[in-house]
Amino acid sequence: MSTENEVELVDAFYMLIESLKNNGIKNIFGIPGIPITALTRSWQADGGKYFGFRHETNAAMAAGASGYLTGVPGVCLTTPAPGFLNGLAGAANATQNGFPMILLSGTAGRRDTDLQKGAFEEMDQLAAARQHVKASYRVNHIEDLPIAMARAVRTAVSGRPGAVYLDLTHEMLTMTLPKAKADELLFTPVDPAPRQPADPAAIKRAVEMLKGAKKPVILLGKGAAYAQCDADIKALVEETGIPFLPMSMAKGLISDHHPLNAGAARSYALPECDVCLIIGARINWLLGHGKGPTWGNKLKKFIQVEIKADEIDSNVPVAAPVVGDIASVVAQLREGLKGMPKADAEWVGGIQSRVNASKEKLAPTLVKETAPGMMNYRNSLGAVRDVLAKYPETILINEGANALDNTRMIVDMTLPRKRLDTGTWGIMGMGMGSCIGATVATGNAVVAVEGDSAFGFSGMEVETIARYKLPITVVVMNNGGIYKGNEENAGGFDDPSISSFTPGARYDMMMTAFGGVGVSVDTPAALAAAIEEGIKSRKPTLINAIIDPDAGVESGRISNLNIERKKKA
Ligand code: FYN
Ligand code: ADP
Ligand code: MG
Repeated sequence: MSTENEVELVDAFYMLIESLKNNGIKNIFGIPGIPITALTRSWQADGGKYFGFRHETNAAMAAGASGYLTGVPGVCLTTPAPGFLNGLAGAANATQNGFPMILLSGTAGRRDTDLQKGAFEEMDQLAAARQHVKASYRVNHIEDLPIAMARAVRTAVSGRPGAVYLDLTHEMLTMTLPKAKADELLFTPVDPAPRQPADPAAIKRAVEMLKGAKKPVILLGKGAAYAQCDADIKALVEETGIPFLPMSMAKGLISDHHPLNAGAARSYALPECDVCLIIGARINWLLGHGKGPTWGNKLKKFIQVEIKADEIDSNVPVAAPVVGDIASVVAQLREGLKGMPKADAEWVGGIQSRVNASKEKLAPTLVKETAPGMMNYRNSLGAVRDVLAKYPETILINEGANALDNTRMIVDMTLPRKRLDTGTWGIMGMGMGSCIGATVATGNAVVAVEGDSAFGFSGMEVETIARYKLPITVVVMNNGGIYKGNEENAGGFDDPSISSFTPGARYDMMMTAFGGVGVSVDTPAALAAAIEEGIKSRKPTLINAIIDPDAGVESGRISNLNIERKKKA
């Protein structure tokens, strides 16, 4: 035996798998294929959990959801070129939302790719990824894998979280290394998301401003939910007595039933306030860019707690920027605000009476009976609300237009990080991937409320849900179309209109096709019973909820963003 043969060698798969494990990665979401099939198999052989999808975008959505819920980057592994591009859509969405994840992709050989010789699945993936993720790195040598993974994880979770792309070149994946050398190189990074307390002067400025406020509000965004300092945020609200409003995914960070929740008086609280403390939310389209009717057409004194310094003043001047991580800053603010008198009773009472009035107005519509097959968004979601109230640990995934807006308004959340939705981009197609990522990351049961259109973007993953026997109950709000199901062809022709789907479609049969539970319901009571059974049984379940085709409005509550046809002269 030659000396060379006595040296124990390891391959790139070993280095990659050990690096993932060193960084606390337990799950990979993806689709195998050339050249990463054996890598995927090796991960599973090594005891790693693997979830094989039907489309890479959904696998990347799962990775993003998992990253958001745990603070540990979710990992998505794809094949080159088209597989990579599909995954990139989910990575881009994660970056937009500030979810930490890592997209790993195999590539064609660099030699052929760079000379554009027409290799199998040839593509300059690094260049394609660059503008859609927080950072992208290429790994050209097996020895670099431990550092590459550490850089990917640190970039994904520090500062504003986001997606990182790691380009695993074909050449690198074929390399080997003496095991002794490999063991020297492998390491676990120390403190990848370090605390970043704010400058005491910034805290003082914010504290003075809050103390001087007559009509303060606190806006909580999904950054605040991500920060996982729930008790401190609740204490800040309760100690100051300042009403708070959650952005969509921050619902439940403090219970929707909390007496200081001003969410149901949004169109009063935001225009009327004088000082708005924003914790972990960008002042983007979802907040009317900080001006205009959402804010009563006057510039508010904004205090913005934000980790990314250049986010400040992105839309309107921010009077008191507080740059730091939310967990540190909220503790600093509480310290600085000690002994501050509670917010003005008249201001708080005025909000509370409006909240009560909104809720009282909404209440009867949530229990109104309709003829079978003629459910609307109000009474169907009233039923969803009542069931979920019994199972507050359930994670709610929500997408659509009317299905989204009405669920956000009607279905209360009482615990943090139990709601994921269309997010910053307002996208359709986050549904089934997020369901899978959420239950894999937490073990909790998941209920998805999906518009029938929204569901279609990721619907094939019901097979994945059934195959892995995941505790996911999908409710398809079936009104037979986008926005509505009864639009007629604008030209008066026989073929379907632009927004119509197959009338009477039986989405439930998609789940039974793969051995899961499928139920079709046409009343709120039957819907509630089917959801409860899904949650309790933890069986993959798909509920086809038949809604009045006329229920719904175009573009939901954001029709102002649509463009109407100009009137003919
Ligand atoms: C809220 N509201 C309530 C309650 N909670 N009324 C009664 N009871 C309860 N519990 C009221 C609230 O005061 C608002 O009424 C209204 O319900 C809607 O609340 P919301 O959603 O907080 O407010 P609004 O104005 O819709 O919020 C703006 C938004 C939101 C942009 C942040 O719409 C949003 O997140 N949209 C995402 C849309 C999206 O991405 N769609 C996907 C693409 S659809 P008023 O106070 O009377 O205003 C493609 O077509
Ligand atoms: P929403 O959609 O709920 O309004 P956004 O996604 O717009 O929320 O904003 C979340 C903000 O929170 C981002 O600007 C992000 O940089 C910030 N953020 C995320 N995590 C932290 C953290 N730990 N500390 C401070 N800011 C954070
Ligand atoms: Mg629909």
